[in-house]
Amino acid sequence: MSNTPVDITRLDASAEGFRERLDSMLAWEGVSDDAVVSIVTEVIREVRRRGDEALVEYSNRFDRLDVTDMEQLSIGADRFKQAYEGLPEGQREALRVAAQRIRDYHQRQLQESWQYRESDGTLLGQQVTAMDRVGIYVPGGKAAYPSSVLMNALPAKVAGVAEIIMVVPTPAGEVNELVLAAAYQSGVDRVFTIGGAQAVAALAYGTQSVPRVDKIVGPGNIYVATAKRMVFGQVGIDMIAGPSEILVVCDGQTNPDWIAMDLFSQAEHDEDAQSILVSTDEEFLDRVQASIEKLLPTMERAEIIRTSLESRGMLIKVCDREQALEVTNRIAPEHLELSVENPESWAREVRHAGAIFMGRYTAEALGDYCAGPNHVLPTSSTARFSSPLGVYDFQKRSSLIQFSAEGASEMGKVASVLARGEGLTAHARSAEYRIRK
Ligand code: HSO
Ligand code: ZN
Repeated sequence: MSNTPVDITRLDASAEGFRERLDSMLAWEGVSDDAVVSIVTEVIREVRRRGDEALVEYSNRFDRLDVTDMEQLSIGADRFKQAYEGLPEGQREALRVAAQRIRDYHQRQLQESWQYRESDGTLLGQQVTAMDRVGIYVPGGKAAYPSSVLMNALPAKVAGVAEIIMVVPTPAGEVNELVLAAAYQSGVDRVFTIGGAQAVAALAYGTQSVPRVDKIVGPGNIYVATAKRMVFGQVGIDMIAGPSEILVVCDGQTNPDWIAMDLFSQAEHDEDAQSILVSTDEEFLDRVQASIEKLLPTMERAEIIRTSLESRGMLIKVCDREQALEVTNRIAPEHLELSVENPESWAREVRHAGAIFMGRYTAEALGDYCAGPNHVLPTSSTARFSSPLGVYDFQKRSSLIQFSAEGASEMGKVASVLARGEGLTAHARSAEYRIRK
């Protein structure tokens, strides 16, 4: 491991050309190339055409397995119960506490049906229902997170989804026990050990063994993301997640070691992850830089952290609070830590962020596991228009309309005029039949 200084980009928000520098550092092209698209197109076509047979073939090829039928690629509920019971007591208890807090938080997101009656007796409303069956994609490689199983499955469970199907690839046949235990803890119904585009296709179209779902959620590699984009429309999808990011805004009064470690906690996810620190205090940026140098050699994932910090990390000097907030809203980060005095007043001025962690004690890591809110958040500035994964992603709404005789007569006149204006005579006459003479 190298001990050379960590070369993180330093920017001054008041300097000329800052906006352009910032934008180019933030830019992330999540597009897949033609080669990926053509492989995924073929995989989807084959799974649609040949079902289980294609799934078995692709799993053998891509996950280096040697199976002959789907029986060997499915795990029954008793097996994940066994995984849960086989965990050390400490891990089982931590999963239980985290799951309970996530459940309690998400319970509050449940949307209720509503309706109202107009004076002539006409009734209007909105009826909220849960999806019947959803699929959760759990990555099998270096990013196999049991916490993500909880974060994807529990909102579906709280929404009232009747059946949750999980897919998780097992390269070379290894199943992650904690992932299975988390599936048990969050009420997943069935697990298939399949992954990649073939798993997405199976969930979207169904095969002899894998039931077709209504929505597919969960992160995955470029093949999974491309497949999700392609089956969208046939099924719902959650979002296409980019690399994870954190923005820490600090007034210079927090222990610089804490801040350095918070930046590391995001950087250790992946070389493409992005960690940014914003402060009005230039000297504080130096102190955090010194903490980074001091702490990095102690980290297990030091190389990943270094690559992430050197390629996408930033230490940004701002002149005041207003500029700090302007930069924050421009970045629209997935995670925002407000390590300042009176963080609530700052938070009120934040317009775009996936999750806002307020105050010096609120490490993002707590939110990743057990605070309660979801850790599946909008990345790559998409917090401008999207929200954390939640119960609402598994609920849908039907409009309710019931006219009284009087209401139908009154609105029949309005509809008739508009229908005739559109040249749609059947519409007009259908409405006119109900107008009282
Ligand atoms: N920070 C990640 C979630 C995670 N962290 C899972 C640890 N395990 C994306 O929000
Ligand atoms: Zn994390």
